[in-house]
Amino acid sequence: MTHTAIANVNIALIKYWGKKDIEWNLPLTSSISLTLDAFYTKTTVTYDPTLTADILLIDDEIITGGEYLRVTKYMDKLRKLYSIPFYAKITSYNFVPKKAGLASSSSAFAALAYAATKAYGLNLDSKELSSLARLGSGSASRSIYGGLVLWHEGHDHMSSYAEHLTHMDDLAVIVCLIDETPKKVNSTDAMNRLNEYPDLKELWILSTQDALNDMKEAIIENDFDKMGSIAESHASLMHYIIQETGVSYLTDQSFKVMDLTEKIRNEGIPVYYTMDAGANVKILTKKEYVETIKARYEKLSKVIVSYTGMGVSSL
Ligand code: 2P0
Repeated sequence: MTHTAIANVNIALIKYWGKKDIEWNLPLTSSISLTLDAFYTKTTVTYDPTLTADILLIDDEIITGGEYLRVTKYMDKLRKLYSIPFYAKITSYNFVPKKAGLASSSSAFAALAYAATKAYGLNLDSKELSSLARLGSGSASRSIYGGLVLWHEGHDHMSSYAEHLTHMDDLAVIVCLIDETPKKVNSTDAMNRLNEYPDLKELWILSTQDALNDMKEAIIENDFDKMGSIAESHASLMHYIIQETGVSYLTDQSFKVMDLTEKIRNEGIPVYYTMDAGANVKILTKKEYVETIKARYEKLSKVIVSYTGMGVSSL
């Protein structure tokens, strides 16, 4: 009746931004991510027949309010899907700055989906587990797997799941931590604004489908420069779209890190940037270049280096 799981955060190379079904958390498009080894969530779920409600502790703090509601509503869906009759004590530790555009919800709901089903003795296959994690947070569907991962948009609960593409363990991501404070507009609210802008939404869907096909090709060809440049322009397009819907995540410091990346690239080193729903900038490169370039980023911000991570597992 108890189980502990660990799941890593992932960053999208082809972004998920916008939903076609809010209740079932179905995305507007498919997306592709890389699982990172440096940021993760460890979660223990213990079912207890004596409980009359779920109890949630994150980083040793009892959680109430909106964050608690999100988790307990998620647990209600999970209990309904798998006929689990008990409330649970959920204890979670985040080894990732919360709500700072590093998608801690990706590792959080991947770990929770895994721990909550294992604790009840269920052994879901990865595909079903991915769909289940998606109900908590879209990006969590991808954190079930390590390496490079494709989330198929699908058209209903069971057809919207992620799959592992390849591991590629020579990749590195230099995360420039520009702002670790919680963001002003959360990504769920920000992405749902896209539904009020049909032309932008159309542009985003079509461009993402093209970028996704190009990225799949680049991955098959093992062409890092092609992967990096597609990821970089797709992230820039997403931030343009976000800006047009009245939200702004990037700061002057983000732009400085992006400029430095272009400068280093012009010197012949393969580096590319990507940004999510926050000011932090992630630099995609290969392991062999990290030591040469890390100090240059450290002049601009706090830096954490991460490599290709594994999928969700038991502790
Ligand atoms: C991504 N992001 O693909 C994109 C790029 C942020 C920017 O997935 O509403 O927390 O919980 O499904 O997964 C962040 O959104 O959103 C995200 P919900 P989620 O990584």
